Parts: sequence; C-alpha cells; structure tokens
Amino acid sequence: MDKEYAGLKEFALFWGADLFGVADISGSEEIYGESPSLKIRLPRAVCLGAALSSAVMEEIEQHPTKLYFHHYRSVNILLDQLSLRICRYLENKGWRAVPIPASQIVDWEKQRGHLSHKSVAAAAGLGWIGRNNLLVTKKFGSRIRLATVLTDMFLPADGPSGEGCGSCRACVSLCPAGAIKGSPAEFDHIKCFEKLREFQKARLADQYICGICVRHCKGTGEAPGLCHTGLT
Ligand code: B12
Repeated sequence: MDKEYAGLKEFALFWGADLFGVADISGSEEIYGESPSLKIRLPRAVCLGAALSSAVMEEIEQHPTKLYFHHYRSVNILLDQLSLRICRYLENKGWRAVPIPASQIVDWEKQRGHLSHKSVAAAAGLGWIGRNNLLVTKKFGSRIRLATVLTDMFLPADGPSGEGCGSCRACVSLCPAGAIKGSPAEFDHIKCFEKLREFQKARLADQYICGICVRHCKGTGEAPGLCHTGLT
C-alpha cells in the first residue's frame, strides 16, 4: 500500500473512522450538483464512514426515536471533528484540504449539500447506492454516516466496488412512505420527504430524519448473503 495512503488511513481509523476510501474526483463535476456552492476544486476526495450503533437503530420501529435523533447528531459531530483533524494533518504536510460538513444543507429549495457524500463513497468503493437510495456497505449496510475531505495530496484512488443489493428487498415493504421501489433511480424523494415532514411535525425529531430503511439495511455482517450481490 502507498505510504501516504496508509498513514492517512491509520490516522483516520485512530480518530474514529470505521470505513475509509479515496476517490479520484478530478473529472467528476456532477458530485457538486447543479448549482455548486464550492469554488474550490481539488482532485482527490477522502471518504470517511462512521457506523451507527446497532442497539440505537434496533429501537426504531414505526418512526424515529429521540435516542436516534441524538445519536444521529453525535455521529455528525464525530465526522465533522474527524474531517477537521484530517484537514489539519494534510495541511501540516503542506497540502490543501477542505472538510465538507457531514450534514449541512446549502440549498434548501433543491435540498443540496456542498457535494454528494454518497456519490463520493460509491466512487471510493465503500459500497454502492442501494434500493433505499442510500450508500449500502457490506459490513454495516446503510447504518453508516459519511463525510468527505477534498485534497490535492497525491493519493492513489480506490475504485467502485461493483456490488449491489442482489435479491435483497428488506427495505422495500418496510418504508413507511412507500418510497422505495426496484432501483435507486425509482426512489420517490417526494414521498420520503412528506413522511419526514410528518415525523418532524409530530415532534418526533427536530430535523428531517426517519431511520427505518437505515435500520433494516444491516449489511452482510448481520444478515449474511442479503445485500452483497449484483443489483437486480
Ligand atoms: C439534503 C439531504 C437530505 C434531504 C434529501 C435530499 C435528496 N434529494 O436526496 C432530506 C432531508 C429529505 C434527506 C433525507 C435523508 N437523509 Co439525507 N442528506 C442530505 C445531504 C445533506 C445533502 C444531499 C445532496 O446534496 N443530495 C444531492 C443529490 C444530487 O445527491 P445524492 O442524493 O447524495 O446522490 C445521488 C446521486 O449522486 C446519484 N448516484 C450516485 N451514484 C450513483 C450510482 C447509481 C448506480 C445510481 C443509480 C445513482 C447514483 O444517486 C444518488 C441518490 O439519488 C446529505 C449529505 C451530503 N452532503 O451528501 C445527507 C445524506 C445523504 N442523508 C443521509 C441520510 C441517512 C438520510 C435519511 C435516512 C434521514 C435519516 N438520517 O434518518 C433520509 C434518506 C432517506 C433515503 N432513503 O434517501 C446520509 C446518507 C448515508 C448513507 N449511508 O447513504 C447523508 C449522506 C448524510 C451523512 N453525512 O451521512 N437528506
């Protein structure tokens, strides 16, 4: 393994990353969306994944719990702190680095962040975009939150994993909004968002969260053979 890559990965895992990968984004303008909020363009994206607690996720039944709401924010803080540490690590070595917030919305109308962490994670081979429209990983399923650090450090890039959900449809019938269909392209964002608004109005959480499809996508660690073959 490349020495710089190995050193950065070790640092990231030490400070709380559960998954790590690097994507070459030099020709991937689409990760920034239609109306980019960032002026800076750097060729590498360091992708960081932090796993959600299984016990917290398993408390979720028909709606988000208060415990999940707090946990979701704690994991975002962990990811933002981790990104900051990585940024300082890279800058101390003389490279440029931009920590992208785990969960900041910069365009409320279009509901966009600075860039798509899911797209970066899929390009870095952490997993694939599943039927539930989320990044699905072998080890944690979708029970993983993401952040990205952009850099010009010359790091070797990982590639897409080439895997998919296979015949697993665990999330399809469990989605309370009926938003999950046969493929990620068919995911019904409007139905999903309406359900999140309903939960928020009922004061189940103060932000737009749900957690049901996250809970039921467990990866191959807990549900062997379910989520790791080609998307059908
Ligand atoms: C705004 C936002 C929302 C909006 C919706 C925005 C939208 N239209 O998707 C709302 C508030 C509704 C929302 C809801 C949720 N969100 Co949200 N959200 C974000 C945020 C802040 C920005 C997303 C964004 O800019 N999207 C723009 C579009 C263009 O990009 P995208 O949707 O990320 O990626 C698409 C394309 O790139 C494309 N694509 C990329 N590669 C591939 C490959 C193939 C084969 C295909 C077909 C498509 C494809 O498909 C992707 C999916 O549509 C991100 C953080 C971030 N900066 O990424 C979190 C994020 C996407 N959310 C996340 C989560 C978990 C949720 C919820 C489950 C809520 C919760 N925490 O309980 C629900 C998701 C329900 C669902 N199943 O999709 C996580 C996803 C983690 C994961 N494992 O995938 C993120 C990454 C936050 C984080 N730091 O981890 N979210």
